[in-house]
Amino acid sequence: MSKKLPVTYELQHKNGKARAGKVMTPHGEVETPVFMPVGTQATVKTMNPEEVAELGAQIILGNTYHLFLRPGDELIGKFGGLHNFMNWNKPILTDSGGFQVFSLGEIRKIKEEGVEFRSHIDGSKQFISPEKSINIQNNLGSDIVMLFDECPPGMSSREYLIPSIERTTRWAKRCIDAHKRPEDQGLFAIVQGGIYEDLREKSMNELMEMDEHFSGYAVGGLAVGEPREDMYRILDYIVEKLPEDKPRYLMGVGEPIDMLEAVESGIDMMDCVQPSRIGRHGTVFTKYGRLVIKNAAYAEDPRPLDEDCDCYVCKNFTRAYIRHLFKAGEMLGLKLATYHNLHFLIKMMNGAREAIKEERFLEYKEKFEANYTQGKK
Ligand code: PRF
Ligand code: ZN
Repeated sequence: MSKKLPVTYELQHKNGKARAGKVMTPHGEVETPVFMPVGTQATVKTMNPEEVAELGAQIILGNTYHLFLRPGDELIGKFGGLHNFMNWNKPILTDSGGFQVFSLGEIRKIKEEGVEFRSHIDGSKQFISPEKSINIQNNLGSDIVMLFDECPPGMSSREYLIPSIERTTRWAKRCIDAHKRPEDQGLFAIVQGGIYEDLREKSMNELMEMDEHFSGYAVGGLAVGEPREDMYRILDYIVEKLPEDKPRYLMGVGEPIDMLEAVESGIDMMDCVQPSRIGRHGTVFTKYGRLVIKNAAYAEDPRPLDEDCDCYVCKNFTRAYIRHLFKAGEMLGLKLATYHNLHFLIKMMNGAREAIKEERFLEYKEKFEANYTQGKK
């Protein structure tokens, strides 16, 4: 018999394929479906941890790649791990570095042993193997550790994908063997396979042979340049085939409508840098779609960013004021936009969770989409 896993899932309600449930971790519970803000460099940019909690975040992300390069995972280990280092005592998930190496590393070479790349900080030559990635994540002490995978571009051919999937499976075995803290850090496997149903199934089946070691499954390799319809088709096909008793995580998707589509397919967890990144550039989510706060139209607009929002920012500040902050290059603008955007997605997911429990998810999604695509500002 397999040992008890450190991260577990409880399914509470199903509405179609959409699921409401709870993920239990060593640092507390996470109600799903959930949006997870990204704190790449041991900080959710511009935000105090207290504010991240206050806006309703239940779990945040950290990145192996960045923290390995700076300040170093061993240093963070000396401070008692990432939770202590950054003063965030709720759950943390760390991505394995695979994806970041592919998107940030200037030059990279994939070998059986691992990936060679140049640091985006100082150009130095670096190497991350499956063992190294897990070792870094063991030092960081995250609640959820992602396997080291290869995330090929969205339009990769079958010929490219087949050996890549097989290597990711071999890497999965090596990650399991390298994992030193299976009692308090849960491993999540990552299903790859591009836009091909049969290759997604191949990847999933190979990983599921090691199912006893996994606390959850991620769907990787989506939102990486493939048409939206392909992403929806793959989600619709593969997610329901994943084990019902474990959480399912869609990596790197943060566009509101895509998130609700993913929930409809049975996804429980999502993350994306997008809401904070666009926020820092002055773009905010509203009930009726995105709004670019620097536009002259808002110079004397007394309304909040989103008239439907009850966040700290929308309760206290006008569009005119926030526009002024951006125009003047004031730091508070970056923070207020970030705060509101994160709150927007968290609230949207809270709404989705309630709707699933009350068996009206489809209605909820359709209403959200109708408003969001309407374009009224
Ligand atoms: N693999 C890993 N991290 C990721 C992805 C992936 O495929 C993606 C793809 N959307 C985002 N982040 N390890
Ligand atoms: Zn708001």
